[in-house]
Amino acid sequence: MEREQRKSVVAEKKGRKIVVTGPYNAGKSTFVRALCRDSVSIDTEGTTVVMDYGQRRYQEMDVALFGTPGQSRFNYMIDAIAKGADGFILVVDSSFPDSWPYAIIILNEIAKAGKRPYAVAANKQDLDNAYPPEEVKRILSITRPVIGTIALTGENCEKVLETLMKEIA
Ligand SMILES: Nc1nc2c(ncn2[C@@H]2O[C@H](COP(=O)(O)OP(=O)(O)OP(=O)(O)O)[C@@H](O)[C@H]2O)c(=O)[nH]1
Ligand SMILES: [Mg+2]
Repeated sequence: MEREQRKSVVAEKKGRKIVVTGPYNAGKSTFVRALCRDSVSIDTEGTTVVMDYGQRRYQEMDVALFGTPGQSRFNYMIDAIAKGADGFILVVDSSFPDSWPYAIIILNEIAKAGKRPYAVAANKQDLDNAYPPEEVKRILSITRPVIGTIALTGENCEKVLETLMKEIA
């Protein structure tokens, strides 16, 4: 009995792992920085070569955010980073539809690895040529929430996290 109680306390304190992924240059690293005051990124000349890492509290929980590299030559990192994730944030550049087919490939990869919740950030909404989030959702046939964000200023990034955390619980 005592042991059971101890186990449940541990379970309550368990943190959550969220993976921020998406095509090259979508704004993943900026997104992790926007959500976590405490973050590091391993990059060269502005592109992520290993991963981003940030940690923070969300309500009573510790949350760790891992950003994947976007360039395909670092794809071998993605499976390792995604292992054990409780949920995903897919970041897409709303102003650059050429990158969207790759976003779908990433979603399919996530789905293959098991059913886990995700939310989509239709990023760079500040740019004149950005597609609105509803259009991104429709064109990519996404059934989950798609939220317009500006990672540069942090706009709506918290909302994306909140939406995902509600599903993870
Ligand atoms: N205008 C605008 N630019 C953004 C926004 N978010 C990110 N950027 C810019 O987009 C570029 C790429 O941002 P990163 O956060 O490095 O993107 P990434 O997805 O981590 O890139 P990789 O790691 O190379 O795949 C940078 O110049 C950012 O300043 C945004 O919301 N609006
Ligand atoms: Mg990056």
